[in-house]
Amino acid sequence: MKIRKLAHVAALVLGTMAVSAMAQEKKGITEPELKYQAGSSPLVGEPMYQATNPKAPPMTQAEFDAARKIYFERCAGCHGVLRKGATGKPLTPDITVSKGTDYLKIFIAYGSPAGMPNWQTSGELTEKEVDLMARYIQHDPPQPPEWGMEQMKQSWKVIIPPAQRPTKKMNNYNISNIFSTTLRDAGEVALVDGDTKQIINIVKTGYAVHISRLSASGRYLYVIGRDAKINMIDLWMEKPDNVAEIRVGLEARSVDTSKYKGYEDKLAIAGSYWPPQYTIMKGDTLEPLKIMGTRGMTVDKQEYHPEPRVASIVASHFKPEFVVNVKETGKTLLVDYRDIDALKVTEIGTARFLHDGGLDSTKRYFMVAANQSNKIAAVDLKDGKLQALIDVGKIPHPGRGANFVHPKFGPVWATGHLGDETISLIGTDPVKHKQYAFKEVAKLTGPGGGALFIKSHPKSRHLWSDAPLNPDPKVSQSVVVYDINNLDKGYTVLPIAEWADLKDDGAKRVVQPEYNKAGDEVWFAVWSAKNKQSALVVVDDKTLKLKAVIKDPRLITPTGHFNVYNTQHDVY
Ligand code: DHE
Repeated sequence: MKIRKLAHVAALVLGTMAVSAMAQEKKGITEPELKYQAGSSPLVGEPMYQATNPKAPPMTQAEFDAARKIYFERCAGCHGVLRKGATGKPLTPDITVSKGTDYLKIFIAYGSPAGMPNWQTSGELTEKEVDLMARYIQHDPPQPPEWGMEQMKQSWKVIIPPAQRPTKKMNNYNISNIFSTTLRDAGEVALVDGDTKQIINIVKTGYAVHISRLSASGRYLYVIGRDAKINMIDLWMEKPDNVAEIRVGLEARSVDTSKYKGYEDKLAIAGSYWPPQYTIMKGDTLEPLKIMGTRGMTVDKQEYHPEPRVASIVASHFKPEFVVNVKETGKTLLVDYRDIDALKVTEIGTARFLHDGGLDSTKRYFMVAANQSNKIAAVDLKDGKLQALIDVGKIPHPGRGANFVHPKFGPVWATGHLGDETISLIGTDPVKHKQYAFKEVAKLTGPGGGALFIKSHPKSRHLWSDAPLNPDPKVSQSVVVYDINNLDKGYTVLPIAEWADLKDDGAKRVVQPEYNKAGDEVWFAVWSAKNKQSALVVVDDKTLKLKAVIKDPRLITPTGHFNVYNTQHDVY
């Protein structure tokens, strides 16, 4: 069908039932959020079982393969691996076959007011590819393979066994001030000496590394790739490097380690997007001990969901527990790790679409964003219960959030938003500031949506917020900083990308404020494409002046960076 004819049908169809039905079903997706969600899935290269649906229009094997590739590169982030719906609508044959190919082509080509991008008219997909996708989604979703103990054990390597590792620190680095910087498209992390600003080592890791976390002692650094590969780095080595690795699934985002007294460095945990599960491992070797599936019922409608992905994980300081957040079902699990063979899991219903979060300043409350629900769930890790569900702005995205003492409201935890320009402050002190506790007590105004990370430090009176996904390069290439004592004064803009003085015209998105150990410097990544120059920029927290720019051809696509001390002790 030609585009003009499509447009005519589009007007007819969208004008009648579709708009209202879809608008009811889904809230709009902002451009920044779309950019954020629509990343390529590592599952694209996995062999999958593909059934054909006789009621769906025919496709050749080559067409299936091409469509599947497009689906996992462009669509799976929003619609889910099994197309059961995540941020985007479900696209299973029981829904799609009755709509028919022409109707589906219109949606894919033109998008929808509810947030589906206009794949054809934007030039992202050709007319032929749109036709392919319209037919593909009427067939049964292909099922990627499971990943159990056998596969994990096959992927598990102890590169240097514990007995052969150093018995004391063998280098002169101030390891508590090392930064682990994600080099996203290189599949590496850069270990940067926070004192000298020199690169200590570039360590090979999984595909598109996501986060770094520290063992309780601060000796071991754990890094997880989107391909669910964990690398464990020993910071005591003369030149810190990998000592163990494992793949805990086919796609993942989160890793952490046991931090409760008596369990320091004993266990590690990782959550997977696919298969939907979490895995508990030995802390010093990554030997997999226990795999727990997360498939189950959603918190609200109590319907079965076949792929509830594991989002953020944090280790409790109050109990021997891991806090595991299951995205699509909206459940926060408190996993008591004292006896792995008789695992006790407390399941707390929070809200759907759990994503990222962090602890309050006392570490008693875990504050987690239910991003598409526009809520923050506060979970009490001492009493093991939901403390409150707090309505905030559109698509909260805190990273781990920021804690500071507000002149009026006392201790607060803050989150920025992907979908609007606000920063929400939530009171976290139920003892001395009871009237403000677990309520949104104030909204600051930032420069625009597309914010991902926010940060402060107990020794600082500043609050920093980035906006790397804002469509305006002026905003995405700078950060804003608030004076905590004068929040009403608004923010100061710092042109971080300009300060980096890069030689070419990359995207230069400024990502993730991260303090050094002393709390007097703030580090940023200036993130450009793989073939463009990127940098790290260090700002003096007191004067707000440029302190250092770290440029090196090995710093390819730096995104997140994690200071050892602050990550180890959950200081943010
Ligand atoms: Fe992240 C944290 C998932 C895209 C940089 N990201 C997280 C966490 C989850 C998550 C579940 C919390 C982990 C935890 O605390 O245990 N991120 C996802 C996605 O599903 C998503 C939307 C799409 C994707 O394909 O991965 C996504 N994330 C991105 C990016 O595009 C970012 C900006 C750049 C990059 O490196 O890929 C990015 N995510 C980060 C960072 C953190 C993070 C830096 C850690 C924040 C912190 O302060 O701990």
